[in-house]
Parts: sequence; C-alpha cells; structure tokens
Amino acid sequence: MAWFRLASGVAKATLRRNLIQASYTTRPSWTVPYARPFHSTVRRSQAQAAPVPRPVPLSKLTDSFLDGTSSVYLEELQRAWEADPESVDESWDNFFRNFVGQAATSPGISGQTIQESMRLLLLVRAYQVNGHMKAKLDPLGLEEREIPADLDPGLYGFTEADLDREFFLGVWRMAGFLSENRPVQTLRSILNRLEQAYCGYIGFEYMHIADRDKCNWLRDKIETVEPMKYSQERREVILDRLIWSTQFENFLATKWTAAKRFGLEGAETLIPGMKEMFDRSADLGVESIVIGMSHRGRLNVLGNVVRKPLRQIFSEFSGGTKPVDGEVGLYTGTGDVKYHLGTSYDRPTRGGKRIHLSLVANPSHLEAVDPVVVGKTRAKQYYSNDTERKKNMGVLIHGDGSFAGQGVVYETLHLSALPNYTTGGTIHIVVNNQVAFTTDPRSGRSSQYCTDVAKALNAPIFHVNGDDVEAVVHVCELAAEWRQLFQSDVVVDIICYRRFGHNEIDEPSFTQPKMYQVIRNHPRALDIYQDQLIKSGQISKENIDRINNKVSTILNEEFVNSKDDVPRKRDWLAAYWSGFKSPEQISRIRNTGVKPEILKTVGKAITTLPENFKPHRAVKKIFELRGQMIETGEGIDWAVGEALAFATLIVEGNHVRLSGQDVERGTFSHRHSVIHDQETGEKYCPLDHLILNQNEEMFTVSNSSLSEFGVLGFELGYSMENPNSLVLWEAQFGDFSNGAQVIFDQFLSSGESKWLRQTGLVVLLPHGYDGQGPEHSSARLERFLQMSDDNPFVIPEMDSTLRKQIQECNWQVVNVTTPANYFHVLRRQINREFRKPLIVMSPKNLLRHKDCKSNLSEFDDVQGHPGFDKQGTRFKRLIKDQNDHSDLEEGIRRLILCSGKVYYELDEERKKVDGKDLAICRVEQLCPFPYDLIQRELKRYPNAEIVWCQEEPMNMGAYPYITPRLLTAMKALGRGSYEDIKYVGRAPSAATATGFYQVHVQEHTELIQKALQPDPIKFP
Ligand SMILES: Cc1ncc(C[n+]2csc(CCOP(=O)(O)OP(=O)(O)O)c2C)c(N)n1
Ligand SMILES: [Mg+2]
Repeated sequence: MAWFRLASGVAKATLRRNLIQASYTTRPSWTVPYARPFHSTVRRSQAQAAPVPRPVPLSKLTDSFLDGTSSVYLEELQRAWEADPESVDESWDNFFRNFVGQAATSPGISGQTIQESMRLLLLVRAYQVNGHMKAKLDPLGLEEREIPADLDPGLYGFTEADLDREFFLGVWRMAGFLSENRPVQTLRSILNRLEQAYCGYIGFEYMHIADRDKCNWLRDKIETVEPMKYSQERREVILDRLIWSTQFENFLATKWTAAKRFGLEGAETLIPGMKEMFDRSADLGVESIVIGMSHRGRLNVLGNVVRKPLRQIFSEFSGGTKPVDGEVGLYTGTGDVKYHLGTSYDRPTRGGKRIHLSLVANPSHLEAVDPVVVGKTRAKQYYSNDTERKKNMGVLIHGDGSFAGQGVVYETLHLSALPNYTTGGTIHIVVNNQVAFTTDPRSGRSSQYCTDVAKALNAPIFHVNGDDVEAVVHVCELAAEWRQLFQSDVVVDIICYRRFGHNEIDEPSFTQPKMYQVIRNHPRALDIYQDQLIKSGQISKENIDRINNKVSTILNEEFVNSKDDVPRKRDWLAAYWSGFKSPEQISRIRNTGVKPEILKTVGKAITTLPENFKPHRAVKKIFELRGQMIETGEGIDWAVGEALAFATLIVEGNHVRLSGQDVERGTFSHRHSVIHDQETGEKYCPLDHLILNQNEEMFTVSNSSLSEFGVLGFELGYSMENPNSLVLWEAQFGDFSNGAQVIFDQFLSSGESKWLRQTGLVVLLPHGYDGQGPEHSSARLERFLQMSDDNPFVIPEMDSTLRKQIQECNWQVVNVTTPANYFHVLRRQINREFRKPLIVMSPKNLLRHKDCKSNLSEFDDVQGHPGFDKQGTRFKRLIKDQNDHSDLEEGIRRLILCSGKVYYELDEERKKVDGKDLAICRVEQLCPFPYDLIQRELKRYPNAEIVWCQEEPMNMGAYPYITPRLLTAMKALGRGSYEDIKYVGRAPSAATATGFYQVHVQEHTELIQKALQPDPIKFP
C-alpha cells in the first residue's frame, strides 16, 4: 500500500513538472531493425531460459509487489476512477484512461501483468546502465564485446509478438523518457527510444553517479524525443573546422615527409570537438582555459585550437627553433622538441566572446602534465578572484594507453574535490585510438574502458564514435555544460583510430596487421561528413570545395611566410611576470631582513589565539612559549622562524601556499599552523589574521591527499602562474619525494631551460640521520645535487654587484641550520627579480634542538645586529665558525666543512674535547656552490687540513658534489690537491641507512670522533 501511495505522489509531482515542459509529440524517425530473436548475445541461452510470465489481469494479481490486499486496492481505485476520474491521483487517472480507453482496440494492454511492468522497467534501467555496451563506438567495427544479456528483451519474457502491444510504463520522478506523460507505449516505441538514446554513436556511462539530480539532468539530455540535430549554419562551422584539422595534417605530411609529428589522422574530429567545447564554455562564462596534452595531435591543437601562428609552427618544423646567435637578452635555454612546447593565445569564440587559452609545455612523460595543469588553473582562479570557479577551467587530453596506465591520472583525479585543490571540474578528453604504441588494449588494461578510473570520481563518461563529428561535437558541448553546472570532472572518450603508425615513420602492420587492413580502406571522418552533408542536400559540393580551397590557400601562404619568421624573444614572461629577469639579465641582490616593529607586530599576531579558543593543553603551552620568544626576542625556533617568513611575506602583499601530507600540524608536530578547539572542533589559523579583512586564501596551508607526484605537480603548476606567491610543498619525509621523481627530473630541474618558464617553488624535504632506518633518513640530497647544472670546474663571477650565479643555475639546494637562515632563504625566494626552484633539506630533530635557535635580531635589518653584514641582513650561504676567529687563523689545524644538523653534533663534541684548534663551517647553500665564501674560509685557515664531514654514506649526501667544486676553489688559491680533501662520513652503502638503531649510534659516534681526532685524517 505504502508503495502505491508513494508511487502516486511521485507521479503527481512529475506530471506537474512535465506539463510545464514542452510536450513531446513526434516519434523518432529512427527505428530499430529488429531481427528475430531481438539480438544475439553470448549469453543467449540464459536469456531464453528466463521464465516467461503468463498474462494475468491486473486485478487478479498476487505477487510480491501486488499482494491480495493490493489487488483489492486496485479494483477499488478503478471503481473510484470510473465514478469520478478527479478522485484519483493524476497518474492513475492517466493510466486508467489509457488502459480502459484502449482496451477494446489494444488487445495487449488488458493482459499486462505487473511482472511485465516491472520487467519493462528493468529493461529501461538496463539500457540506462548498460546501453553503452551496445553503442556503435568503434569506427573500424572491430571491437568484439559481449552485449550484456540484460539488454535483450527476451530475458524479460518479451517476444516479437509483443512489439506492438502497449504497455503501462508508469510515470516516475525521473527525468527523460520515463518522466513523460505517456505511461502507455508500445514495446516497439519504447525500444526505439532506448536504442536511439543509448546505443547510437554515443555510449553514455553515468548510472554509477549516486546523485539523483545529476542523473536526471543527464537523462534529460540523453533520452530526448528527437535525435540531436544541428542547424545548417552550425554544420558549416563544424565542417570548416574538420577541414582545417584534416588539411593541417595533410599539409605537414606532404611538406615534411620524414618528420615525426604524432599526427591526428584518424582522430581529426578532436579539433571541431574541442573548438565547440570551448565556444560553449565561453558562452557559459569561462574566460580562460589551461590545456594539457601529450604528443598526439598537439601541433594540430596548437595551430587550430590555440591558434599559435601557423607560420611559426612551420618555421619550427624547418628548424627555426634554433637559438639566434648574438641577440642580446634572448635567453633560449636548451629548448625542446616542437611537440612539447607550450603557448597561450586569446581566441575569439563562435559566440563573439574571447577566451584565453594556454597550452602548458610538457615532457614526454605521459600524463605528468595533468596535475601541473590543474594547479595552474587553481592559481588562476585565486588571482582572478574566481571564487565560483566558473571563469577558469582545466582541460586535459589523454591517450587511451596512458589514461589507463599512468598512476598520476588517478592522483590528479583525486585532487578534484578537495577544498584546497578543486578547480570546479576538469574536462578530460581521451583520444582513444585503441592502441598504445604497439600495445593492444587487451594487454594494456584490465578494465572494460580505458576511462574506468574516472568512475571512482563519479564523473560521467561519454564514449563517442570518433567518425561521427556531430556526435563528438555534441558530447563535447555536453561536457562543457556539465562542468559549468556541476563543477566536477567529466570525461569524453573519443574512440577513433591511428591512420599511421605510432609516429609517421613507424610501421603499424608489424603488430596490428588486421586493424591496419581495415584502416587502409577506411574513409576519413571528413569524407564521411562531406558525403553525408551532400546527400542531405544541406551543403553543396561547390561550397565544400570552396572551404577546402580557402584552407589550402592559407596553409600555403603561411608556409611561404614561415621562411621569414624570426624567432621572437620568447613569450615566457606572461602578464604577471613583466619586469622579471631572464638568466642573462642581472638581478640586484636584495636584503631580506625586516623592520623590527613589523617583526613584533606579526610575531604577536601569529602567537596569539582568540580569547575563547580552547586549544589542546600542549598546543596552548607551545603558543605561550612562542609568545615569549617574540616578547623577549630570544630563542626563536624553527616553526616560529618559518611562520615569521610567511607572515612578513603576506603583509608585503604576497600569497603564501604550503601543501603536503599533514603540513597543517606538521609531520613532527612542530608547526601547528592550524589549531583545533578541543571542545568545538573549530579550527584557527593564526596566519590568516595578519591584516585587516585578510582573504583567507592569501595564506593557504593544506593537508593534501597521500600523493607525491600529483600534489607536487599541482603545486608546481600553481607556482608558475604568478611570481608574487611563495608556494611550498613539503614531503612527509624527504625519502618519499622520489614518488614525484618525474616532477623533479622533467619539470623542476629542467623546465626553465627547456621551456623558458620560471618557478620559485620551494620543496621541503625532511632529511637527517637520527636512527629511524633506511626509509626515514634520507631525502637523497645527492640526487638533487647531481641534477644541478653549475660547472664544477669553473668559478663564476662572484662579485655581489655582478653575480648571476643563481640565475644561471637550474635550481638551489640548501641544508639550512638556523631558524633565521631559514627565514631569510624563504624570503629571498620572493625578494628578487627572478624565480628559481629551491630544494630544502629540512630538519627533523633540529625542530626542537636546544641550540637550533635564533634571536629576533637576526631577522631584522638593523645595522650592527648579528645578521647584518656589509650590505644588510641576508641569507647566509655559508656560516663561518661561531668562535670569534679573525681573518687569519694560522693555528687552526683542521677546517671541517659540513652541512645540516651534523654541525650541532660536531660542535658539541668539539666543546667536550676542547678542540680550540678546530674550525667548523656550515655550507648552508650547497648549490650553487658558494665559491667566494669557501675561499674566504680557506684563506682564514691557511694551515688547516680540509675535511668534508657528512652523515650520509660516501656515495650519497653532498660529498660527490662538493669534492670537485671544493677542489676548484682550492686550486684557484694554489692550495692542495684532490687527496687533500679528507672524507668523514659513513661508508658507501646500498641502503641509505642502517635499520639497527645501535649500529646507527655506533656509526654516528665513530664519524663524529673521526672528524675531531687528533691525528691527521687519511685520504679519502
Ligand atoms: C611515462 C611514459 N612511458 C612511456 C612512454 C613512451 N610512449 C610514448 S607514446 C606511448 C604510447 C602512448 O599510447 P596512448 O596513451 O594510447 O597514446 P597514443 O600515442 O596512442 O595517442 C608510449 C608508451 C612515455 N612517453 N611516457
Ligand atoms: Mg592510443
């Protein structure tokens, strides 16, 4: 009973809504050519075995849905309706009207059973869920897949004899086909509609989405009465775009027959699809799109979608990317192959708007650019105050093999709904050419579709036959609408083929002979569309020829002009970056100290909690201590040093964003940048309260998902948008950062050189040997140093007014030992006219070390204060011995150079042994190597034995990097040889550290004692 009431109430509401909507009267022109039996599936025997229900008059039914009581109810309902149709619910009125009114002429309906109704509904639902499995998605017609048995009407007991019977479908609170005010339909028309909606050239996958409204929205778009049809005007535009796409590849193929270009042939409909998607997005408010894609069709997208001037593309093909000799101020870096370069452009849209498009440069590493694009999009949203995330959007184009295979896809998808990482939805387009290099999908993935990974995110997936340009355009538009409305990810899977090999000089028949037999005779999507248009009489052959000729003329003109195309000063400094210096232009070195009154003011703000806030007892204590540090100006610890750097940058108008696993509290429970009220659970972030009405996002600190590759990539993209932001990523332990190795190798260490894009991203990598075993000790300092590009045998210009050492180097690697120096190195990132990545080996036990403290006077810029030297207060690239040594100390017998926390251990031992004849210097900046300061120390101690001391094994740490540079510095002073650089540290090792604590302690003791031993140290 309850079931009936519910159903009728629902039906009433639906009917009301439908009355408001347009009523559908026309039947679809398309019909299903039903064979007998309906269709064959591999599981047909099961289908046939299904029990066939015997028709029983409705009122006599007794089954689980309609028990005896219910049938009485139905009889009563019918009597009531016969007496007064108004007395029953609208939906029942509707039903009885159809039922009784047609009973005489429609023999089927009177015999409909409730089982049949239910089975019919199951059939409808089966199409919604699995219709895509029967859709005609493969342009080559080669796909072999089982059509699920639940799409076979036979499974539900229907036979061909039922096709023209009318069935009561009911009216449901559901959009699309089931919502219409036509509860009675013939089986044939029901099936026609379902086949048309779900089994044409588009396969809709959306029933995994739990949200009812979203499904209903899609059903409305899918289960339309008429198949989607474009106007003649739109068709001409689509045709024009398809001609451009097709001819572009043809043109490149004929002009550069032997060049690799990873052409789009077989997937040309991508271009009209993307253009229509962007036009629709612009109509719906998108102003800027960040695009990421790999090799396939990239040049076509660059030329036809992003509108990079064709002459430039052609010039690059002819070798025009070479650096131009002798041109001042033109920093060309090492460059990259043409299908990796990025660009940006303002493109007019069909609707008369303009949209800014930027294609992000990317490495060969498939999918690595995904998180970078998303991060950049998020930064654009911040800087354009796009709080609704409707003005800036990311679009990612994937290959079928890489989308299924590369883990970073999943890591990126998983950022999509996180509050500090969401961009309000990315549109994914898969250029699914059904092969990855030489690998078939059968060997390339375990899932049915290459897009299945996106189902985990509740993204709708539109599979589309890439030969049907209008279907491609349609789903591209639909994706744009979805993204703007629901602000979440959506996937368009264009199933196409690759007309040639993986690249143009590759032979595909070695591995896919059958597929390529079919491809050889398969018409191009353009030919199919042209024929279709001519046949329909909508566009004449002459008109088509005219467009083809126009495109061909322009391509040829651009080719001629490309010969005169001079590579311009690269467009690498986007709007926000104007005035920033390239590595060839000197950037003044600035002080990083801050006025004492500002330090006090922000210091107070970051150590004060709201009055009624109830922090954890231990946190309360920490904040009290922090307050005292600011008050007395003494004993500033690491966390406060960092917070002061953030705070002072923020009050200077910069944006600060720190992200990574557990960064809010800090892995080592030291940061406490977000604190939690122990009673209410409310959060408070002191750095959000520095200036009046501070935008909360101005300081962002955010725990991330448990990802390295994805999150570091995201932050990298974020950092590239605007130079006035300090963006930091912190690894949980530096050891885990190798999960993001591609970002370090392909982007961070070499991005500026390859693509002329700067970033000041800071990477904090907890590092240090404290007995925590081989996976919690080393951030692999040696790797970062090995990737540094400063020449170990050349001392660059070191005069501070002419020094460009850092600008010319690919990145900076530091191992800082004091809170004040950490403060200055962070501030230096922003207080300069260029940007350079900064790798920080950050401490663990120094976070609470009694000696790892600074005084507030080391943060300020007051003459005479400790940090102040000739020029003011700056980051110290090297910290000289803390004993009061003069410029010449002939009595010092050993100079120990080291970096990081081992300094404190050496210093403590020196005190114990009263080693007054030992000097210990800290190399705070390892890369680029501080030749000037090293030489200063070498001169200070002319008789000293020179030792490099490190905690890491000999094949790790800074030793391999330091040695040749130290030697270069020594040689320039005529001092010693390779053998004169003594090594103190752990022995070479495969694992970064021992797993036995006692062994660790023993190793440690030995190395400290060796560094201070009275006898000379043997080489090495
Ligand atoms: C991370 C990574 N692994 C391997 C390769 C080598 N590779 C280049 S293209 C390609 C096939 C890509 O297949 P798919 O994603 O389907 O794109 P398609 O080339 O078919 O468009 C491979 C394996 C690479 N570039 N990056
Ligand atoms: Mg592929």
